[in-house]
Amino acid sequence: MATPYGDASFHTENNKQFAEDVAEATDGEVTITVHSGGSLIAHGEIKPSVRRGTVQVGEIFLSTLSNDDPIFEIDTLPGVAGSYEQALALWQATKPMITDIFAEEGLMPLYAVTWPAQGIYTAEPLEDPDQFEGLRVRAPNINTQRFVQNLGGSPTETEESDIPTAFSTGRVDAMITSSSTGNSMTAWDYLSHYTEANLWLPKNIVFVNKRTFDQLDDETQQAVLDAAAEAEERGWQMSRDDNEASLDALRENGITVTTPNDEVAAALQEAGDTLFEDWQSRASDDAKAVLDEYRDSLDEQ
Ligand code: PCA
Repeated sequence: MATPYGDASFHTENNKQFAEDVAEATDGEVTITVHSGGSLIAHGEIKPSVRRGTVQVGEIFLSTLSNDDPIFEIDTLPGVAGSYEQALALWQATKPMITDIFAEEGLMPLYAVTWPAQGIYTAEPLEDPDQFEGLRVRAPNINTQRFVQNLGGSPTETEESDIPTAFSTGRVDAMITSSSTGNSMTAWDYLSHYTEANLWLPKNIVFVNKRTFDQLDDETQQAVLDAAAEAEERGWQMSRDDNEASLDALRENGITVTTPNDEVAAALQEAGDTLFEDWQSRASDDAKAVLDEYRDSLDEQ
């Protein structure tokens, strides 16, 4: 199993537990070795490699697939899902369509786990939206880059594992990511403020080469699926817990954690609205129908 995320990430910890559970449930018939931090395969190559069967299982940041279909961007749009409950409902609503698209490529999702909500790390207090003008902001996917552009900033896509180098070589001034990534990448070494903007809750997805999976006997397949269901449930709880622990760690290490003031909040809202309109102009009718279905499911709650 190849993942871009390092050993300090709760996702990696969860994946390792999944691997242990599978080995135990199958009496060692299926063993999965987790290669973390992009050590085996670079992030962008993980999905193609699982398709080819070079590696059987992979984990990626789901929204990096935005060029395949705008459905993959839905969890990086502001105002769609702003809590763990809503993020989970969004995953449940989008899962069938995502599963179909993966199936066309000979892939099968095993589980998806959200990161904590995304916020903004800066080297100065973020008090005025004008501060975004020309600010070089590290972003983990295309949608976040568009969002930074809408704010007047200058985005660069940087892998999580490259964050420390991006700062130490002076390539970026700020970053958008979660409490968890700020903690595991020791944000306090190069930044001093974290604005909890609660932008969106984006997910990682873990998936398997379908041919490999189909070769397992029924009982073994079921054992893998059961362990995957457990990993999904455990992972969402780990995300909540890691968010709390990471916010504490940020504060203990001298990062000032605040929420956006009214001016900054208004600018984020405007940039988010533009991003959403842009998404709507590109999304297929199917993707939009999924969004409507998700919104209806919230009304029923
Ligand atoms: N951490 C990953 C993805 C989102 C997050 O919180 C990153 O910043 O690359």
